Amino acid sequence: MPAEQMTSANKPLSADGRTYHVEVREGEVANRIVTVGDAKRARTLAQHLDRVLFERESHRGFVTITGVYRGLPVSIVAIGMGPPMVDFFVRETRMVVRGPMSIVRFGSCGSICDATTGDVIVATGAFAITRNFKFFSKEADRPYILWPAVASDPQLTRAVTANLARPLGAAHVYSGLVGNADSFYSSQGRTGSDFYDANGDLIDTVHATYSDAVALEMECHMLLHLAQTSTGADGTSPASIRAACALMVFADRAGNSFISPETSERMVQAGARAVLDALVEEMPSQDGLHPAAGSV
Ligand code: R1P
Ligand code: URA
Repeated sequence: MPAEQMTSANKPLSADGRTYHVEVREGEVANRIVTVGDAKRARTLAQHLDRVLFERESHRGFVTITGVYRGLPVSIVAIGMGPPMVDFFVRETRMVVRGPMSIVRFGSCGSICDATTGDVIVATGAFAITRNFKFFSKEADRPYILWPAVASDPQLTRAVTANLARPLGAAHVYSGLVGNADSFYSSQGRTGSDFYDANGDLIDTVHATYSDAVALEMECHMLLHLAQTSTGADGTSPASIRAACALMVFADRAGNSFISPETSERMVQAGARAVLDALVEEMPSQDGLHPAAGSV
């Protein structure tokens, strides 16, 4: 999409109304969204839709698939990795969807609790962990900053938990606070000698700060933060976005194991209907509040 076709520097849209990075326009994204990191996971989830109505891969790698699930419009959006990609995704879909939105992240994580590969962790909330650049310039004492936690939407979270417990068994569904790190490596406490990361005690610090911390990954906090700060139709409150996060355990940090491709594929298949069911059960109607969802 060449820059000369964009309409505004503040909110760039193409001549045909598509957002600059995600490349979606009104009517192409539903009010109910499952977001994942991996485009392959998005396509596996899409196999569970009754019908696919729209699919687009943007020049920045966002994949949006919109279809019908149990009679209601649902979108599945693959965003890649990290907080900036969440920011592009949430802000640009918000630009083109009218009315309230419900977003469930179906991601992966490293477990820092008893949950192991094959289990799922549902976030009660999430906090950010960022590298403290001042420390590495000798201007601060702490190498990492742990930010305050933001809560997940309680109803959507309950629905996600209950629906996941059916295929997986309740004993395989854990819950707690999730740390959203700005690196897979340094700020998740993965140690090594290629860089000076000062992170040998980071996971202990996470547990000391948040006794209910259960997982580390890279998107939940930004999603919950943007939901928390989303504004209603009048530009104020209440928030227009509700969000929840379910994370498949890919890395068991205590047991030092990583999931096999076969187990991860099985987990995506097992969880797909659960997250889609939670979304449609928690936003069941097209009662005029969601005109964009009705038009896809
Ligand atoms: C790292 O491998 C990626 O996997 C996790 C992390 O949050 C990070 O994005 O999420 P997804 O499986 O949703 O991509
Ligand atoms: N995703 C992460 O961000 N960390 C892990 O350890 C596994 C998946």
